[in-house]
Amino acid sequence: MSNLERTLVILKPDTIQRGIVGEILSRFEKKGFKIIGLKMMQVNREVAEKHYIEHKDKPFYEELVEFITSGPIIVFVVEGKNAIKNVRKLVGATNPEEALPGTIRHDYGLHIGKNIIHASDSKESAEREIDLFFNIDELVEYKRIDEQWIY
Ligand code: D4T
Repeated sequence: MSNLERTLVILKPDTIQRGIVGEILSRFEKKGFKIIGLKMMQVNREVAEKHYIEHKDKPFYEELVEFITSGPIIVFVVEGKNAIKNVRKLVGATNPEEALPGTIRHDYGLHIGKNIIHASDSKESAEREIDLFFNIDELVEYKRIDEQWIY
């Protein structure tokens, strides 16, 4: 299959606190994406700052770092056809108020500062972010039995 990509997704602390982790993971599974690595963790400030480096000078930076370090998160790696772009579509616009119905941010969120989920926005960020959150031996290669019905 061509255009097979990997991307990093984070379910932010609000998702865990609101008990909607299962529902959101389910959307990825149903769409046909393959989850090839997944774990719960609590990130420290150092990791959060690395993750949000591009926003260092933004007015919302401090809030962003505080939020992502405020409780456990779920990080996972998704593999699939054009996964970077297609996962961003599933996730929806940054601001849940602007995200389209059917997207995760629209369907579960109301406020930009608590927008449920993160997904890498380019090949470069996907590689950097997967590397930041996962060791190579934490990613698993396997075949899903429905692959021939998805592709
Ligand atoms: P992430 O990085 O979380 O997937 O979000 P996006 O890629 O969709 O959007 P982003 O990088 O522009 O923003 C990162 C993060 O900052 C929060 N945010 C953003 C905020 O609290 N206030 C703001 O004005 C903006 C633009 C939400 C997501």
